[in-house]
Amino acid sequence: MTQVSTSNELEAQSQNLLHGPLKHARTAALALALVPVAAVAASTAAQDPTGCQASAGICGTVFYDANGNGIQDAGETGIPGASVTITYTSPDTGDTVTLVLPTDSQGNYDSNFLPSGTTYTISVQIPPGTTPSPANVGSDDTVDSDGVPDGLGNSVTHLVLNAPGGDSTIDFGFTQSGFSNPGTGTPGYWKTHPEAWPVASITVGGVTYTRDEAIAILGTPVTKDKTYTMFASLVSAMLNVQIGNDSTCVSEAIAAGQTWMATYGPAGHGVAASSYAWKIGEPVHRLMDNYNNGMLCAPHRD
Ligand SMILES: [Ca+2]
Ligand SMILES: [Ca+2]
Repeated sequence: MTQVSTSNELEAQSQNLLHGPLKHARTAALALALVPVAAVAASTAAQDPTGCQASAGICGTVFYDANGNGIQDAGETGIPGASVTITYTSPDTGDTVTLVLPTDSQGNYDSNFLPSGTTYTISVQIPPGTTPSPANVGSDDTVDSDGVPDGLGNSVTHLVLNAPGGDSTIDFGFTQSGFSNPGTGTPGYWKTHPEAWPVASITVGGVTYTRDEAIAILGTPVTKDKTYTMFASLVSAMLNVQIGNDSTCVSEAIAAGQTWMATYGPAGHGVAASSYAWKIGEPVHRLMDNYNNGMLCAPHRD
């Protein structure tokens, strides 16, 4: 994974979050929460071995990869209600276009018509309790998984649609997470449960705090200073990872949060909600907040 090291990279990453899948993270996570993986695995829905029929757009299948081999084998069912996002730059207007496509009862999605000659980014929010399958295994692209985790809660791939006629090979497999996932806690939990802290000190934006110093900052009454907001979501996300929760959906956000705190912190430095700093910081905070609330790749501790 890449460490975010400059303000420009931080801004680009933040913009991706703002305009990309995160925009829909909360509703999508709720939809997925209604489809437990165990239920998906036990589903008797018929598999469609040929996948979708692209109607001059992009289509594919999101599937539960029971044996984790990166291929949709016979008997491995689709995941309905997964949130597929396709983004591209319109060749006509130059605008960024974002399509959000929930998968159907068979786990299939279909964009319908899309212009050729442009690059598409296709991403799927990682369903809770799962991890993306290995990508591009074997030689049959109609059944292999294509996405790789981006550290921001998604499995992502890119495609250049060269010719009219579409592409039906972009699939996303997910397998059961190997993490123990003891459950995530919010800042409210971590500030009231010092005994649960797995570390004696924590470093935020290059500043090291003892547990009690960090808890004191978490307990600072809500102010207009957004450095406290970022501090709280970042510290909580780091602690949630430390105790054994899946970090694949939040690792890049944590790195971005650390860079933001090093740039605009420390806590108490004074960053207004209306500032440029918070414009690029808020999406990073929101992703970690969703993670801490158990809406991404690890469940909440309750
Ligand atoms: Ca498989
Ligand atoms: Ca494929």
